[in-house]
Amino acid sequence: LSDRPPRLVPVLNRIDLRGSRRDPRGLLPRAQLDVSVAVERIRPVVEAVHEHGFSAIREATERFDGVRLERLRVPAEAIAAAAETLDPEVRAALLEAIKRARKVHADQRRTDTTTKVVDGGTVTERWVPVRRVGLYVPGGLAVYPSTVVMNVVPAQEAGVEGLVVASPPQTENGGLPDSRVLAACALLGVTEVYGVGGAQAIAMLGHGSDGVDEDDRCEPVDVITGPGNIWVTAAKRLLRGVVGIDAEAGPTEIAILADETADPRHVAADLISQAEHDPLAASVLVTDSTALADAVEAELAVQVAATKHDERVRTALTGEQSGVVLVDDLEQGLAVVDAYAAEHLEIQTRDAREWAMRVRNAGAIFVGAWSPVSLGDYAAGSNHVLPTGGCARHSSGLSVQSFLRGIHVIEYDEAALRDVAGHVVALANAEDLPAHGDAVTARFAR
Ligand code: HSO
Ligand code: ZN
Repeated sequence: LSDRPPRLVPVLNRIDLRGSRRDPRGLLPRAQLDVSVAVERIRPVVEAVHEHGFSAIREATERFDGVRLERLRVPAEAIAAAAETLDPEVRAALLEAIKRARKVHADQRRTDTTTKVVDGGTVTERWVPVRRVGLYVPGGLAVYPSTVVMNVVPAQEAGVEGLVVASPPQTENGGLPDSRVLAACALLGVTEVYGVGGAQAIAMLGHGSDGVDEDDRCEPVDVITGPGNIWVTAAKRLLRGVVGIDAEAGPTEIAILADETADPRHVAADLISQAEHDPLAASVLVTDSTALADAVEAELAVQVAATKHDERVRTALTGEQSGVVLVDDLEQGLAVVDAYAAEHLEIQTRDAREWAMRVRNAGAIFVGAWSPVSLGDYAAGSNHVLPTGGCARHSSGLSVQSFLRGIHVIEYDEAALRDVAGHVVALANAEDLPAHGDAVTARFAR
């Protein structure tokens, strides 16, 4: 904390829901991000890449990233060199982050199960990894070696054989992706890395592309995961169906459910930490304590003035997507955070764990005073690729499951089929699909 005088007091919007019995949905701060407009804007780029491959990727990269691509794929020597020159402290931190993430994600692996439905009749569920995946690691206002870890570890634990990373080329790194991103790839044993970003990267992964030579081509993938800006999100939406995609990830969000026992310094620091990502990031405090709300505001004034990316943070905190929501009690607070369905939810209350276990909608939940979101961003073992924009109502964060398909394997013997034949015929006739019934009875009419 600094003793510089605050330059501008960030005033969070206050939304007072005390005494209100209305459904909190619609009353909560949230920016409306129009991905469908972006989809129309990037459609020509995606189509051009589909049709012309490398030359279209090169053109888009020059236009959007200001980089002239020599080739798509990052040479193996550049990946090795990035690992060698990596700051030892960052290397140690990445290795620890990888170790913890591996522990958690290894426990997500599924074993095949065989259910004996009747004598002679079984259904086995096989969990089969997709063959090849494209993992997107954004550039933009920050660089994200941690996101390499969060994408690669679950894919590896799922048993995916073909792992491809794509990340935008950086002028500062000679037109290659950021060297810390490359180093993280090296530490994880990922060798197929493309220095391509934006919608053109998603199109390249989804449709495949030729390169400058045979070694430079990109074969299409089956699944694309990872966060990105609105253009990346739009391209993923456009390619869904051609490939599988994870939940859409918009600007990051933190909601904090807190009572008067919370430390305002921690609450303010955590709200600022996620606001640091993006001027569009959302920071929302839900509390039944006006004293806490006031104290957090006072803390924000001091802490924002002292933080490095103060301008970005101030824009995010004062934006319509951020605010303090006042509630009568934690019961109403719970309804509010459920309606909001935050990407990250912190519970800083008495009996925090019990409240956490009652939450229905959140990407990830951080319990108590010692589990800030930034722990989860890097080194808790949990995943940080999480659903935003309310998608936590229906989707989960990235996990081993994101890279697996459950395939039912059905195996009945003659007696077991004979036994159920009448029921199949009855349902087939009820649906006026008699040939379905015939396919069963034909086997017994010899
Ligand atoms: N909070 C971001 C992840 C991240 N934070 C990466 C720092 N680096 C979205 O969950
Ligand atoms: Zn973060």
